[in-house]
Amino acid sequence: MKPVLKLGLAAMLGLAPSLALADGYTKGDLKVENPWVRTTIPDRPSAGYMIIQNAGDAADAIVSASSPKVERIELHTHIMEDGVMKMRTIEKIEVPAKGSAELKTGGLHLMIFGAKEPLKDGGTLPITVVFEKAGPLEMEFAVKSVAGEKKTRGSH
Ligand SMILES: [Cu+2]
Repeated sequence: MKPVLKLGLAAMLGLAPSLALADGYTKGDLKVENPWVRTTIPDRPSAGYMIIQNAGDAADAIVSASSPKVERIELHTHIMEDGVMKMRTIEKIEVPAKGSAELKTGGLHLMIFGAKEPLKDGGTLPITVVFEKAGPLEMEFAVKSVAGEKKTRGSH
């Protein structure tokens, strides 16, 4: 009985980290979960989202982002002005110490201009996100429709 149990445990332990890494990245004290970009209609900008956890004692921040497959990426937030939702370019996206930052639809996001190829559901887009302290982090963002992403979330 014992060897079987051992094997089962080893398999479980071996499996857990690889599953966690499938949709996440770490750099220093930062952990990025669920990086994704939305599908777009042709010639319209896309947007990128993710959750960043900071286990460290110092705050960090996204200061820029770029991709070889798009013209440029800006850091954006949404604000309410005279009852209308508007987007604003911001200098950085703060990730508080022992805290997290969430880039999501209707909130903070990476604004992606001039994709050289259409961003199709099921594809990926490489984006290098540069953090003020942790430095650059190269990631593959999953391309999903907003509806598809909501469905994934709902199943958790
Ligand atoms: Cu925007």
